[in-house]
Amino acid sequence: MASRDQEVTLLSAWPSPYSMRVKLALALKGIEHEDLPQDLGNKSKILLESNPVHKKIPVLIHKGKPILESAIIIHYIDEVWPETSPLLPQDAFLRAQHRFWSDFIDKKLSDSLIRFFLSNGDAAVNEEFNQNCLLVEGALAELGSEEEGPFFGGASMSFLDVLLAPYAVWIPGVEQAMGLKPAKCPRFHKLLTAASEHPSAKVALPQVEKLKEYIAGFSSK
Ligand SMILES: N[C@@H](CCC(=O)N[C@@H](CS)C(=O)NCC(=O)O)C(=O)O
Repeated sequence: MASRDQEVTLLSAWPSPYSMRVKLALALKGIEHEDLPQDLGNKSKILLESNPVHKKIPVLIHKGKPILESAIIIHYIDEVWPETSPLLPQDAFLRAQHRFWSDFIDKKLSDSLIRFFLSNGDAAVNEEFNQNCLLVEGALAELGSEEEGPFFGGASMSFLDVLLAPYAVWIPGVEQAMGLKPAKCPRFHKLLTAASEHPSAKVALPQVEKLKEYIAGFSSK
């Protein structure tokens, strides 16, 4: 178990892909923490006080100080607990590449999947999401070595793999509940399968069936 792991609290919500990322990073590093699931329809005092700007989860509270935004939280976790499962590459150019694709994943990939979900299955948004998946497929071919393993980090999960892992349940969940037609991206698919089979995914990712029911319930409202 990693040291300096006292006083770590996570404000989360189980269906949130951003919470899943942080849970996965904590599990990969073996960081003990208290998970405080949040009701986003009735936001708690601790959530409003720790994230007064966006009022969103996830929030990581370490030694009383809140750290916000999932990608920033994962950077923080990697900096404070660098010994176990390092996530960001050492090389400055590769670190810059990871930051570039992190930005793409949040601004383009996540955004198009969320818009598909909110539009109740718009075909044009489906196509936009697929184009974004194909760009991730290209990045994997460029940055990841297929001989070493399925991840951007080769055999072990790196920062980008942690950011992408929630898609292992969200893509099939949206596919089954809302008819998303995903593009054929064999490398990306392999990455997601390996992420879902990783021992740390057991605590970080929900079952696809449970998420599918949640998405179906949401879309029928
Ligand atoms: N960019 C943020 C996104 C976090 C986010 O969108 N959280 C959602 C749950 S998935 C939330 O808290 N929504 C509550 C609200 O919008 O009021 C991150 O990466 O942490």
